[in-house]
Amino acid sequence: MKIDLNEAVRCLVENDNIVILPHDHPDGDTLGSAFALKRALDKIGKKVKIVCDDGIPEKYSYMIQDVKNDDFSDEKFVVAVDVADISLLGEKTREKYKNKINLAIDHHTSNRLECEKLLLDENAAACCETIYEIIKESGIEIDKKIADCLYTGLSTDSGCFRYSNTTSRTLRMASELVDLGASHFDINVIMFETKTRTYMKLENLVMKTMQMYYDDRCAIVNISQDMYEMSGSNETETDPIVAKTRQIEGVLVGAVLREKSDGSFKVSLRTNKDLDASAICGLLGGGGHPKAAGCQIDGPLENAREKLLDAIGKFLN
Ligand SMILES: [Mn+2]
Repeated sequence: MKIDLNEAVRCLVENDNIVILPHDHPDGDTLGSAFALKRALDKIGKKVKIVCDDGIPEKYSYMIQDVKNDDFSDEKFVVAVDVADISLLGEKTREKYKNKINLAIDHHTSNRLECEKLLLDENAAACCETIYEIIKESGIEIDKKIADCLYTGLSTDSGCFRYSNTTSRTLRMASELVDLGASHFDINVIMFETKTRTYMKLENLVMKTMQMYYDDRCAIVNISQDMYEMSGSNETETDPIVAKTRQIEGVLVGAVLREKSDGSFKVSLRTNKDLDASAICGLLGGGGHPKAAGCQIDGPLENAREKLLDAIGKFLN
């Protein structure tokens, strides 16, 4: 059932022993949402824990400083943040919480998570926009740490306010968060300037695999398990690579095929102009946003690439 902001605030304030679920392979928005919400609920004396199969990448460590996951077994209320589909939760979390999600807060057009209540704002550039509104509406004070978490979600999901999902509201919220103490400069350096050495090695390997299709309107690269080994990198560092494919002049759709340890491929897709990334991935059982989406395809690589190109071709021709 779709609910509005006030109802979501009421649910959160009235419940206790709250579990927050970010998606697996966590990014700045899902973690910013989870930790901002946890920090806010902590302030009004709630017991709150965040549950995620995957570890939290080092670069987000400022968000978790001084936060302690509460320890309780009688879980009363489960909230998913930025999770569009049950498959985006890690396996352990998925098994434990499927059919038990009370509230989902999200901004994906393609949201199909089974939940009791859904607060969906498809116009929000980041789930953190909605979390910001929730905290504000609840009257809980937004301190510097909360502002840092929310700013992280806003900036990362909007590509540092460059993507077309950025609205005047996104910019207004970012400016309010800076007024509330968010370290926008430090966060931007960490998220958009700094690259690890392992990432640079991986990027070099991946860019050599680039192939162009459909009269150079489509660019595809792939990442193999071997490349992680050779570079010392891992899946958590792959996000900036997909953005690169879309930056090439004339490219309308860019994609990365990431090999999983089971030999299947996780696809991340980015589009330019009016091409609908979510619709393309929808043909392959995935989804996402109009300009950024993903799906999963069986291996081997040739199979995955062929299926992906087929789906893309339906939109390009
Ligand atoms: Mn998001």
